[in-house]
Amino acid sequence: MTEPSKTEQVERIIDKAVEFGADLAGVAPVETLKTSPSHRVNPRIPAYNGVGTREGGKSQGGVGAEWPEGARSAVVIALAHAENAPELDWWDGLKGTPGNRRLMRINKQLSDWLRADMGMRTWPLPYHVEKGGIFLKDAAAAAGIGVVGRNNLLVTETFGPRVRLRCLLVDADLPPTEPADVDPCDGCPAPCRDVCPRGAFAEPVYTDESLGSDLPGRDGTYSRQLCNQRMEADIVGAEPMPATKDREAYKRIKYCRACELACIAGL
Ligand code: B12
Ligand code: SF4
Ligand code: SF4
Repeated sequence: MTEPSKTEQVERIIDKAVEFGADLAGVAPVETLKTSPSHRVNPRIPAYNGVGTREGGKSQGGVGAEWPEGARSAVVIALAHAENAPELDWWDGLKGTPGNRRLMRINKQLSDWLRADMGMRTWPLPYHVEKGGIFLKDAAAAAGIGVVGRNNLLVTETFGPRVRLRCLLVDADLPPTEPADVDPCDGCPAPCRDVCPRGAFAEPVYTDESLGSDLPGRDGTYSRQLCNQRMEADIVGAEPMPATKDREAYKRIKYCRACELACIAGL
């Protein structure tokens, strides 16, 4: 039997990811990710220790990924988080959210299959950058899954920004999936920006003199500090859930998604 070509391998990987439950998948070279916008910018913007970070990681406040030696390509998966399935995004104290757990399961299945059937070495990555994870929006954009929009989120053609991401690395040099050549933000009146309850898109926070062209929110207007204030308030306002026969009482956090749900792409 002839060996599958590299392009056929990529097609198989994407088909498998979808079979395991991903809604979108793509492949990007590790070398491209090492110099992606977030990797270039992160060391140059004020340190951030708010929601979404972990203390005691390998490189708190800096570029998180210590790239495993031998890792050559990233396989990125996306799971749709539709507005009418909000529970996928609720933090319930059991390893993140139900959506995150589904992504972890798909990533694990994909990793097992890549090892067993494709003979590849794999590194399923954690979520947190400080724990060795990578910047997932950049990885997804490089893998052609979408583009980073004016709401500072990865915006896909099919689901808009209403997706969550995960990634694993493999030791094979694979051809990248084609970057998206449509820009959903082109000509859009940007309703995503007006809805922010904290005004995180109200004014420029970064300039291209300080960061070059890699500006958060495309023109430097996304403030993660203001956004984080809302996330902290969401934690304070978490919903107390009563104990059941299977679980002790816990608090359910519903983090803000206003800039995501207001996006008109993919509707
Ligand atoms: C820490 C974190 C947060 C923090 C800090 C956010 C921040 N942007 O720094 C807080 C808590 C505030 C936060 C908020 C949210 N987050 Co968050 N967050 C993360 C986390 C763990 C790391 C992100 C990070 O540190 N980025 C570092 C900085 C440097 O990058 P950045 O500000 O995101 O912006 C860069 C990109 O836009 C990048 N970029 C990429 N490609 C391109 C292309 C061009 C041309 C340019 C110019 C720039 C560019 O350049 C920018 C730097 O200039 C990721 C998971 C991960 N491992 O990646 C999830 C993640 C980014 N968050 C996610 C989500 C959904 C949210 C929220 C909607 C909250 C929620 N309900 O989950 C909000 C949205 C805020 C917003 N509009 O951006 C999703 C995004 C999914 C998507 N469709 O894009 C991720 C990927 C997690 C996941 N589960 O999939 N988050
Ligand atoms: S609402 Fe419009 S400008 Fe905002 S991210 Fe979506 S497509 Fe882009
Ligand atoms: S997640 Fe909420 S607080 Fe953060 S930027 Fe979007 S709309 Fe604003």
